[in-house]
Amino acid sequence: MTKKKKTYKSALKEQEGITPPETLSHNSANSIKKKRLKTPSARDLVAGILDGNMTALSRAITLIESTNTEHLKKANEIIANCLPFANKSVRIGITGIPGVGKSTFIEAFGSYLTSQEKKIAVLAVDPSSSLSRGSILGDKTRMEELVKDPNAFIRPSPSGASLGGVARKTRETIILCEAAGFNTILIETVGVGQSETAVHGMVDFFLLLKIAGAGDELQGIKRGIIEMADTIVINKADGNNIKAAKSAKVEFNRALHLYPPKSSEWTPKVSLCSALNREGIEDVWILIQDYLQTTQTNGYFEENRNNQNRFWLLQTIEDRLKSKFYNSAKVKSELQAQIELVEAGKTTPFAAAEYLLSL
Ligand SMILES: Nc1nc2c(ncn2[C@@H]2O[C@H](COP(=O)(O)OP(=O)(O)OP(=O)(O)O)[C@@H](O)[C@H]2O)c(=O)[nH]1
Ligand SMILES: [Mg+2]
Repeated sequence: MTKKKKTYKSALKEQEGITPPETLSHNSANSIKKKRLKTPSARDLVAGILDGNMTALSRAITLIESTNTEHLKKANEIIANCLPFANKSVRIGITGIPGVGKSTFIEAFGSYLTSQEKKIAVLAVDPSSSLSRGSILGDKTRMEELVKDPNAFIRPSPSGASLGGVARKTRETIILCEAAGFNTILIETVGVGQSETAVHGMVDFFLLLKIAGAGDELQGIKRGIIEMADTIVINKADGNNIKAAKSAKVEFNRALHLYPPKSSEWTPKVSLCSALNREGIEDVWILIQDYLQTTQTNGYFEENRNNQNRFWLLQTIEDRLKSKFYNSAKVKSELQAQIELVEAGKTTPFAAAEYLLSL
């Protein structure tokens, strides 16, 4: 037993219990700094994400985007723990050629959604963005309101050499955003190349933005994209453009009838909007709700998500096998020689492939 310490009468002793203000204490300022610098564990990040903490969400997405094996391991742990809390959302893909008004539309549509008590996450799939760090970041000025909106989370496209890599990262990011409480996910992609197909494969609803007056070739629109669209929204239906937009609507409606019925049993609709003037925005949301009603009732919504998951599972296996093969030291040292043998007609492509696969 310690003796009674009643000698604490001295003024000096009494002060020991008083914490000096942080600004004055070098030590406590340092310890705060250390705490901030400490990398949070996967468990900390999951807890933060489920709590709706934006910093935790951003840090976890950075891990997904990393190429470091340790980071990816941690990212996988986070994703696995967030997965049970994801899924309660609607995922909307938005595509259209450069300049059609995607960013302006997302600003208007996103602001409308947050005014309707939705929490939205805006992501992008833009494989060409490794240099520019994504179109969304580039024109954040077009999303001025959304950037400041506490109910909106905006993340530019992950950079990556391949579309497959970018698509995988975005898919995983969707899961984290949903676990963080974002119930409406908007995924933007430029309608050139194959990125719109990848986005179509990760969303519930696919929106094609168009402008009147430009032919399909001019708009870089392939038949496939129209076929994927659940709605075509003709943007810039304002000023002198209204008349042209209205006749484009008639034209597209007619064209859409030439396509076979979709397995969703949903008939794609054409609507007009002016993202700039924020007209026709609510109509798009009403249409999407209509779609959700139809597809949730007939079971397509669920079936589509299951199909997408199956596809991504197989895709991931394929990607992993490929990278394991090409990264193997033996293959690396023999591949070029086998190519040369094939070119010289000394072996067949099949024999060379068999040999390399057996290494
Ligand atoms: N008149 C009119 N102009 C619009 C409308 N929506 C967008 N614009 C203008 O069109 C231009 C391109 O708009 P963005 O929103 O940057 O287009 P984007 O599709 O995001 O373009 P990229 O990011 O380059 O693919 C801008 O100058 C916008 O102000 C609209 O509804 N009406
Ligand atoms: Mg844009």
